[in-house]
Amino acid sequence: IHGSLGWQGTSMNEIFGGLDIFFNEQPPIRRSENHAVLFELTISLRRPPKPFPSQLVDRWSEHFVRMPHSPKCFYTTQNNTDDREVQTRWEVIQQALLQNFISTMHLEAAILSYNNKYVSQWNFTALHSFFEEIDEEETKKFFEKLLPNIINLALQLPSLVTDSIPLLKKHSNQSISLSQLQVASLLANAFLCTFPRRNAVTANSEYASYPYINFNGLFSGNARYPRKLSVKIEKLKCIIHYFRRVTASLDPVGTITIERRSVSRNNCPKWDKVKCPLPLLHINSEGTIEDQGAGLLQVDFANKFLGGGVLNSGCVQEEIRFLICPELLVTMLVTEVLDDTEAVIVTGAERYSNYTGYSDTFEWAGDYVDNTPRDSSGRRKTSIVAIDALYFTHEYRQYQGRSIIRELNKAYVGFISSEMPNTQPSGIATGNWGCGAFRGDPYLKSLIQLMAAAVNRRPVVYFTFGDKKLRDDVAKMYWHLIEYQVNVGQLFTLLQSYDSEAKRHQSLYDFLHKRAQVKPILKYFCARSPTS
Ligand code: AR6
Repeated sequence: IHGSLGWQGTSMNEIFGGLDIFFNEQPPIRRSENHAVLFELTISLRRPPKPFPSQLVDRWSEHFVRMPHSPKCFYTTQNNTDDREVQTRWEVIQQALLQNFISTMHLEAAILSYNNKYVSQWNFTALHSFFEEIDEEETKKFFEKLLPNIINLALQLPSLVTDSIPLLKKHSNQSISLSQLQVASLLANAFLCTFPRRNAVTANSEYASYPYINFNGLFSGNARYPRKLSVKIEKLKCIIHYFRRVTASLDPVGTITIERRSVSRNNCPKWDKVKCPLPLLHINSEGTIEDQGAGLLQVDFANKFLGGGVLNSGCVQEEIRFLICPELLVTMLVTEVLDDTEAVIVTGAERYSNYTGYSDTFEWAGDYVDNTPRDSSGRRKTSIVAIDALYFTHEYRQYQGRSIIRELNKAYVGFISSEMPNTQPSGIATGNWGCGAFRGDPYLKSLIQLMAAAVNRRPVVYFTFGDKKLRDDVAKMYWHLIEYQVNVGQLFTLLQSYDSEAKRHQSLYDFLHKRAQVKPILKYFCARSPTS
């Protein structure tokens, strides 16, 4: 027990197999039927990889992202004499954006000129407030330099992203690799709200089952809610900082891969039959997934619509991660809502910002230089897995068999290793998944995640986010289960028997402490390897 150091369980050194830190690798990027690679696979890391193919291909269909520059995307404008004129959307966008902007009112008018339908619905209060807060010098720099650079990056889209981008649809196993520069161009378009068909809010609209991608929600606000407005201003600082970085003299040279993983329910473990022991656990009341998770698979406490409220008011774990690593936002362009046994893994996203606070107190805290090494395909060796927990309106529901199996399967799918075959997969950096906005019980969720990691032979590094009691209680429970050699299947059966009757009389951990004593064995003084 190393409570005085903030952690309990196994040391990080042991988690990394005796090393200070170790970065596992994903297999190199290869183009295939289910992996779209939008750049040439000659990675130099001196300049961004060249777009692939060399000639623009446009597929205007329900299987691909509908691009704003598609020649099949038309837009009807009204000229001064009230005549209707049909142009391509891209012509309208170019006309609107190729000018010298001097104020955000001016920018608002340009954005609305190609989003005419939303003139009366969108407001740009947060964007205007942002410039009221920053000083004159910064404002000048934005309009004279940064905004023209963002516009330039956006308008280069047809020459930077030359292939169609497949949508990562429900129940498919598919990956997309993009260069960081391509991601930046797509996000510059999102910032300028150019993506067609992505604004409707009705249930039967084409993209109803996709997250938002145009940034208009982030620009909107209500002066009557100053706290919410100031969080949006801090979010804008993160985004603007990202654009400052990616439009600086050196283009970003790396790449990222987004993988959608879907496993049928039948192929998930039969949890009562799983014989493997619990994995190694390092549990810490200090630190965060993003700060201490280097070399580990880092969990995003996601919404089934990836990104959650990042482009609106939400500002908890997932949103903050997307703000400090804005390349993650591109997942929102392509990923259909996640089903129960699906997850998304992003490899290579870079961190650009520091932050302080959380939720209402969140603030941008300046530049972050990400020194994570890159793999041979140009990706930062950072993998983040998005798994969405269930939202519990009624607390008791989470202890029901159906909910436990759902959460076990979700974590299991997310924790499957996509690292190099025949290597010991890296550990999982996680914490109170589903236990904040989604109101779950961390005492239960920590065990669920341990079980899902066990099946995938991965150690767990658990951050309790300042909660020392939780750290101590989970560690005590863990050692108890280890001492009595309770395996995953047995723990599952015990959890299933924690019914409403049992719940009335005792807490989950009291129940487990009593019930998990069936097979006393010699005390374990040291942690076992997860495979032993
Ligand atoms: N590292 C470790 N632990 C953290 C961190 C961090 N960086 N940040 C927060 N925690 P929450 P959920 C702890 O509420 O309940 C979003 O809108 C902290 O104890 O973000 O799964 C998504 O888009 C916190 O209370 O996750 C979804 O819509 C707990 O993790 C929804 O929230 C849970 O964080 C998901 O809600």
